[in-house]
Amino acid sequence: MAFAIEAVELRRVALPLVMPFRASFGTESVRDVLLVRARTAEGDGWGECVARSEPLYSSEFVDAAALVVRDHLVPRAWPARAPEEVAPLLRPVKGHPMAKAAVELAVLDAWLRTEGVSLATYLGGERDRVDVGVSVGIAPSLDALLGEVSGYVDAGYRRVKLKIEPGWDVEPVAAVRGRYPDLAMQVDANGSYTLADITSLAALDAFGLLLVEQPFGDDDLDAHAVLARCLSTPVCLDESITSAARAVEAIDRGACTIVSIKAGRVGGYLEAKAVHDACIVRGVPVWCGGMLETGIGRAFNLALAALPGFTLHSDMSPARMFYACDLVEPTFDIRPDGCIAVPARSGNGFPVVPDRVADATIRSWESDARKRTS
Ligand code: NPG
Repeated sequence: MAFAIEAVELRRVALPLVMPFRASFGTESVRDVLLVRARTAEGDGWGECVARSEPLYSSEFVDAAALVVRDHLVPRAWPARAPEEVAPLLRPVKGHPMAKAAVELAVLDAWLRTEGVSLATYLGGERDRVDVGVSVGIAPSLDALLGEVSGYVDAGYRRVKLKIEPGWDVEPVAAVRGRYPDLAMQVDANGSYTLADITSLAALDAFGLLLVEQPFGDDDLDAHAVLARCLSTPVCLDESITSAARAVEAIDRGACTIVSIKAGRVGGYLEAKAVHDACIVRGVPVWCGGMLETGIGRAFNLALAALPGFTLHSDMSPARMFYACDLVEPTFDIRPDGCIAVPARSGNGFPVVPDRVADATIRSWESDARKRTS
């Protein structure tokens, strides 16, 4: 029987974080997650939307994502008979990459489960494990930061990323570097600097960082190119990279020499693979960014990071680091070699636990293909 979506369910789930996560754009204590479940005759597929409650990381936010998925994306996605058909069907809708990615993911997961294929195999993944790094939020004090970092190093992480912002940059980086002279380290500013801060950013060159991520605003490729010429530390872009075409433009304009890939930010896993492919031919290394996903989204990221161009550590801490109760079981952990195994099971590789999803659900909505009128 041909693959067909029979119904789509949307769930809004609230998951408290074990510890609040602070970045320059805000602090998150409860993850407000939108889940999309595509039902087919053969089984269900799940997608996680990485939009947040407020439009602070990017312009998307969960209320809007739920609405656009329900009223504009699901009605267009019904005819999809294979995952590659989803993005073209959704293309007439402008913007909303995170919402689109969640719909594509649900269809992709259902299709892969039907076909008995793992996401890593489908995408062309070549590794069976990925190097994992941890992202450390802006801490209340240097002591608190050092305590947190030492916990991560003891847990087996081989690379840390420190969140920075003006006023919390050189000092925390110097403190961690002083304690761990050989630890692989990078920093992420989430666009909180301007070219007027170039002196503090240049001071980071002294600490042997792997990269400085997104110091300036999303649209400011020129400022990143100026900084890249002044710094010996490589400049990496995250928020600025919204598609494969944009990645090519950023690289060609000298705005970055490393790219962080997030499927939600670029509208789906197939576009994420296109970003990867564009970077690989230009000799630009990539790594997989994280957005505090539950095990559902994390599993997809793991499969993506199995592609050959992902040569740097990815933000891939196990979801149990963020959530007391993850939505998948079994879930994954860090191995003694500091890596995480890429799932080999079909679909995203980790079974969703429906009871846990039900317990955390604050709102749900269902749409049935048979009742569709347009
Ligand atoms: O391991 O998922 C993780 C956290 C990685 O720092 C991380 N993510 O700016 O990349 C980021 C940041 C983020 C978190 C962005 C939450 C948006 C929301």
